[in-house]
Amino acid sequence: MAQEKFINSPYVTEMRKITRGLYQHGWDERNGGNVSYRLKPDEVNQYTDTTAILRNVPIDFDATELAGQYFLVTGTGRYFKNVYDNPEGDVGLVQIAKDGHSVDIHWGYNDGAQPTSEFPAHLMTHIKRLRVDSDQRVVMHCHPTNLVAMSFTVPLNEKVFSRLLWKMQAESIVVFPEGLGILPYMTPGTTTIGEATANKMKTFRLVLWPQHGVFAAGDSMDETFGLIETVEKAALIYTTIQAQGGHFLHEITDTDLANLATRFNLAPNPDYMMGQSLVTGQ
Ligand code: 2HA
Ligand code: ZN
Repeated sequence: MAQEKFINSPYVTEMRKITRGLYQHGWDERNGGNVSYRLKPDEVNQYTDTTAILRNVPIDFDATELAGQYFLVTGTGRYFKNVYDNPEGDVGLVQIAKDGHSVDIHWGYNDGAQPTSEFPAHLMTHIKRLRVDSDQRVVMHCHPTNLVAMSFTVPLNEKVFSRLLWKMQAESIVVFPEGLGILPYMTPGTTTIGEATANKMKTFRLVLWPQHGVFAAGDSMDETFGLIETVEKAALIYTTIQAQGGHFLHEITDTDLANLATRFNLAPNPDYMMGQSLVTGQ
């Protein structure tokens, strides 16, 4: 098939729209946030000549398990505000090199950019999620305001936090039945936080970085963005309840959660299905 320009591919279009959406929600101020999108060889080859390598850049951890895989990745230090108009500068198409310690840049980063500072966390997450879900394609990091705010006021306990989010709207347990994974506060941009995030990604698709943001993984851009939208909506409802005095007269009960699980054929984390009531505190 005749090659078209990669910039006109649906994958770049999706990346432009998603980064714009993240910016417009106020979840990616300045250079906050990063997205990686695994592309299949036939998708890439349709639009660009992958024998051409623009540059090779080292990565400081072992990504051998992903050798040969292609990722469309936002650049380090780049502003999501600008990606829509400048995808060829702010986004790059990279392929993990055979030795797993560098990436070949095939397209983009045309003013010298490099993959996101959180690339270790992204690639380690892709590795872990691919082991449980061969359709895994997208990792997204951003700073959703209300969820980050909750990480200052709610105990950083996965059961407590997940149940609270589930009880803020019927949709929560349907969209993230496994709940929310939580790390301790850690320094971003390190392989240490990457390893910790990826470990949580064995069981969760949403991992909270307290006092910072969230990591989400999924099979598509829409699904992954939808996960973040849903958890952040639950956090917004919680914030609004606090603004109304924070006293619960009504709630989604544990029985209601069980009925949602039955109705939508969910396999929620069984440990989170019973616990304290928001109304009685019992
Ligand atoms: O890419 O959000 O965590 C900037 C960040 C780092
Ligand atoms: Zn961040």
